[in-house]
Amino acid sequence: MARANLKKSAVRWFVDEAPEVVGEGVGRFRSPLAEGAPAVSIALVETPAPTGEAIDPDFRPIPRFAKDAEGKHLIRIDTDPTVSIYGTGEVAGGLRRNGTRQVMWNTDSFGYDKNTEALYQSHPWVLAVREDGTAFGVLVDSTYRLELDLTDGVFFTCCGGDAPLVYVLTGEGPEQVMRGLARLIGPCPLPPLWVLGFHQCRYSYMSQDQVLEVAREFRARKLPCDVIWCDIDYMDGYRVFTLDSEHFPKPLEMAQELEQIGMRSVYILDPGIKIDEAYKAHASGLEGGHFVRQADDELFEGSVWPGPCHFPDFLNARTREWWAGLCARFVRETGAAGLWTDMNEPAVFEKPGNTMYLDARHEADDELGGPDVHARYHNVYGMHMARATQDGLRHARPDKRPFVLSRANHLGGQRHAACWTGDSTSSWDHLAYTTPMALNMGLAGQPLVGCDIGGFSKDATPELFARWMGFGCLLPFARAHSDKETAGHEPWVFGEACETASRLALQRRYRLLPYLYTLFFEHMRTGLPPMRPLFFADPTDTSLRDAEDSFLLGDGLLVRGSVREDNVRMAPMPKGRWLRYEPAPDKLGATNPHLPELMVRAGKVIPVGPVIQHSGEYRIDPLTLVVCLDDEGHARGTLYEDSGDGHAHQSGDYLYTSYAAWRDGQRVVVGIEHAEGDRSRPARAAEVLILRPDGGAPVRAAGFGGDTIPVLMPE
Ligand code: NBV
Repeated sequence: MARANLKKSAVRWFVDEAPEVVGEGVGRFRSPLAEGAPAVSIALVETPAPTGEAIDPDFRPIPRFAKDAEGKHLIRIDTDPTVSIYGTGEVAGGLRRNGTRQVMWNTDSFGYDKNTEALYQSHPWVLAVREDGTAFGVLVDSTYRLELDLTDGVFFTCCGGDAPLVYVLTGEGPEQVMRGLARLIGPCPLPPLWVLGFHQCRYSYMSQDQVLEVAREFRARKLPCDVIWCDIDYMDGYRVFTLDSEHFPKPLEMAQELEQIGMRSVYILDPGIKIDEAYKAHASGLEGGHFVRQADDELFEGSVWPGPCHFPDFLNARTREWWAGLCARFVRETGAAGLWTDMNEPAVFEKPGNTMYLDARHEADDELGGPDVHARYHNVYGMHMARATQDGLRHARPDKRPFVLSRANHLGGQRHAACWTGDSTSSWDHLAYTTPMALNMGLAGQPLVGCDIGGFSKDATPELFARWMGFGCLLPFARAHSDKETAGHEPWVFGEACETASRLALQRRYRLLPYLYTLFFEHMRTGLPPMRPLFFADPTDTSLRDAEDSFLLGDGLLVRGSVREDNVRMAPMPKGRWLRYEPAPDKLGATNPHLPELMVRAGKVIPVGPVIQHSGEYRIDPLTLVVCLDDEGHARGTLYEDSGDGHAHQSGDYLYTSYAAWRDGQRVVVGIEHAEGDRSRPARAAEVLILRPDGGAPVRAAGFGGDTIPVLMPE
């Protein structure tokens, strides 16, 4: 990236004299040098209408606009050095982004590290937290290549197009700013419960028999798991929507056998369609005019895994519909539970920049901006592939929630797909990148994020894999994956000790499903990501701003581990009381050195379920309410429940319960404070665990689902 250190004096800076207020604490600014229009991330939600109010004279910060000598639009927000900056989307390296430079240009970045400037996704957004804990966010609504320089304030260089609209969101703290972001770009829809289970992947399980073998091994070893993934080798010569008939002869039978043991499969799709006359998807794409053309009107041709390919124009609604039809048929033919869109930056071998020509043409829909060149739509190509794929799943199974995992995406893409952090390496450095990357994705509006547990390329060691399972099973999306010719990342590959640690990590995840699912439901209302940086516990405590090997799940649970080889735990603790909780199966209080500790915040009730082997066994019976009382002897928590899939929750078929605990003399009483939704309360056993500040075994009491449960506290 060209050093963008333009002296502030080298260009003339302008401010928007009449910014529009488009919501509480949200200002929309236009460059006085050009006309901007909403780009796709916001345009596809609801472009906020101006309220008609004049902006508050104290509104800060105010962006400034300029144009450099090459005609590139520049946007600058001055900040003082004490401001901490986050949320720039997918970047490797530290959590706090101050002092870094980054390029927003979706790029296939196999083997990336902290110096790689552009990864697979682009999120032109920063969340900035001032020393006093107040916060603001800046959203640059552009789909073009952007350079972001955080070495001195916030400085965007727009490498194409008119000056974009800039939204500045202000808030008392980071939470308010995140709520504002979700209003602009929409939240992530509630995933089906199985998506929050554990996923096992490999590049590739080479046959239907191998997929089933792996699935059965999970069950035999009592390792909880929901999904086995099929990577590109299931295809016939890497032709998407086909199957290798020798090794995957009966996909529906495979799906049924998986279903019998409570497993599902997700299949990968790539955008490149092999140029092959005898291949139906290619023929229909050609006939329908669905492939991207070059500036000279010839079809754009580029090589990927299958050899020379044509590429669908996902910016076009008719093409998305065609693709969705292919996906729907494929889902019916295979019984796939979800789809995985890879290589959709798009990655194209042996072309400049490893992608499509920048002047290739997209017949983009008018609402997306109309026909224009690839340079404009590159960063949203992957997002629209994910969108079309999601449509395909909806067509095939309208009564289920669609699930897509996408490698490339853009701000706003959380509406269509989950994401993972791409082709990492099995190394301690990459384990260390994982948490900050996932956190910054969440702070950029993408909460359903995970990593390749164990690292993608190269061989992990038992110690590294166990530690990665410990963290990875507490990320919003938990999937182990590994490259060809590496040691597999099934939990049993690295010997008994590692398998034991992995089992505990998996049991923990499944016990925490009620809490995780509740956090995803609450995300739809609040915009807050389930996984949050430690400083969300106390935005005024600047010692928490860099914490990278600890994070919060919701506001009640703190995950505290080490990503260092020496296993030393470095992260500071937020002020206040946090008590250790180990939701291991029968061994409350048991520890495993590979797993991070879990701590519950004073004043919180965390709902957990029993250990189950897959989401099909999900009953939350007994329901365990883990209570950490505050100094006043109170605690609160919530539990969201519905059928786990489908759409009935949107018309009231859910139950959202607020629990409260309060001290009453020698007893602590735990009961329901409030409930919302039409779903009836399941008849089930309940159990209360009151955590003790002296570190002693929690005080337990049993009861029944809807009852008030009194707990007699020891003297
Ligand atoms: O489809 C194969 C892989 C996949 O396993 C990985 O997760 C993707 O990020 N894919 C990239 C293409 C080949 C990478 C070497």
